[in-house]
Amino acid sequence: MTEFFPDVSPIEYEGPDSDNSLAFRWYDKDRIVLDKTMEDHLRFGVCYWHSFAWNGSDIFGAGTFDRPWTAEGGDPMAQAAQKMDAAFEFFEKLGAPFFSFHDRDIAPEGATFAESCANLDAMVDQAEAHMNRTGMKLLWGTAQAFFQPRYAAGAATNPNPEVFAHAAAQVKHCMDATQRLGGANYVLWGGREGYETLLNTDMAHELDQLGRFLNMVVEYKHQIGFDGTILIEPKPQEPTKHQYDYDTATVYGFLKKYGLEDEIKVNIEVNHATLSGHDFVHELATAVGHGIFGSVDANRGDEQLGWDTDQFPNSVEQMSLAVYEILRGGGFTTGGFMFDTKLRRQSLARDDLFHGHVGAMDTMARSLLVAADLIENADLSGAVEDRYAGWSGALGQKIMGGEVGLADLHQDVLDNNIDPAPVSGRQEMLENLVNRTIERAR
Ligand code: XUL
Ligand code: CO
Repeated sequence: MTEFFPDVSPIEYEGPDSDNSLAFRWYDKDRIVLDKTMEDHLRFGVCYWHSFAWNGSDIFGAGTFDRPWTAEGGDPMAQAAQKMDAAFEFFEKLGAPFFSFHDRDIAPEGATFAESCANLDAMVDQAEAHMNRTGMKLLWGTAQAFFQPRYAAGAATNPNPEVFAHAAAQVKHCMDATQRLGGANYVLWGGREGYETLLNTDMAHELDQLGRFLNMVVEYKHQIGFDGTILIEPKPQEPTKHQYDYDTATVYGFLKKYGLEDEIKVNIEVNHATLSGHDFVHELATAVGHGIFGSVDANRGDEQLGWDTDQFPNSVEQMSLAVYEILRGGGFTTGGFMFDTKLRRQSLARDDLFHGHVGAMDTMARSLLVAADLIENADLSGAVEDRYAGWSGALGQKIMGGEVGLADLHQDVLDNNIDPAPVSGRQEMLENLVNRTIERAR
């Protein structure tokens, strides 16, 4: 097999003093942090689509990257095999333990649905062989039910039930492929599950369709004994004007309505959180609070651009508090940090893909060190516990236990002249404490 990245050797950990830009300075996979290795905490994954299926084209310009398997006129299955060889060479040299794919990233769509299924099955055979050879694992699989023109008006939320049926068939086949490859999760991102205008949309009907679709996914998961987690990836808009999986709180309300809150969790993407008007940490806290935190698509946006730039994460300041939130919620179980990231179109050297991922993995690893330090030494959690201590007292227990109502409290305040003095929230002090923890992380 000829190498696609002949100039890059496997990435090694060299420590914070290294000047080698293709070495890890913080990601030391076997280092123990809070009783677990960094590798087990972070569960890094590489995405197939931006990294290998995309050639750098955008709506204003042609592909810029050196991705020979995307050349027009080639044999699609031979190109898929060539792409997979390069992808696994990359995964292995980078040293992230997981990858994720859409069905159409790894296998081309055929002339008929049967041909598409056969193409996917053949490529899953090849992926299985690569995984056995390299020890790579699958974080999640997903069906690409948004690219093909048949899905222009949505997949599960399409006005035409035949499109719904097609999407159901595609998802079933992709769930089978994910199970065969031992996937830890199965993801549904509703690429076009939303609307462009209410003038032609029956929103209530579309939501019922989506509820039915997701119930079918869960029923099928149990039917085949898939032991991974089903995840929904919220995003507020793009490509549609409004997407139904707007943010984590919206998804939770939807799951409750359709009886799915114990079956489906969320895959939170950093920049989708920003686009929804929240920030990443808010989305994590919402998911943890509702018991539906699953996995993360790690990336970043651009503060001045209102679209999904999918850049590599590079801010320890931003990510430390996110990892802190995840650790406080118990950490990942089946999920992980999957880099849903793409190079800039001008980053056209083959090794740029390594630079992007090495920097991102180091950012997350150093953020883990900060988060662990916040938990172990900085006693940030005390700031929350002390603030809410009253709720363990008699009054707090009576209120939350449902023993008293408005009239009882009215009497209580009158009888006991309850007149609490405000206390400081200490925000600046706590923020300084976080900054000091970031400064000392080693
Ligand atoms: C789109 C997005 C997708 C999903 C998988 O914004 O994030 O790549 O992660 O379909
Ligand atoms: Co994503």
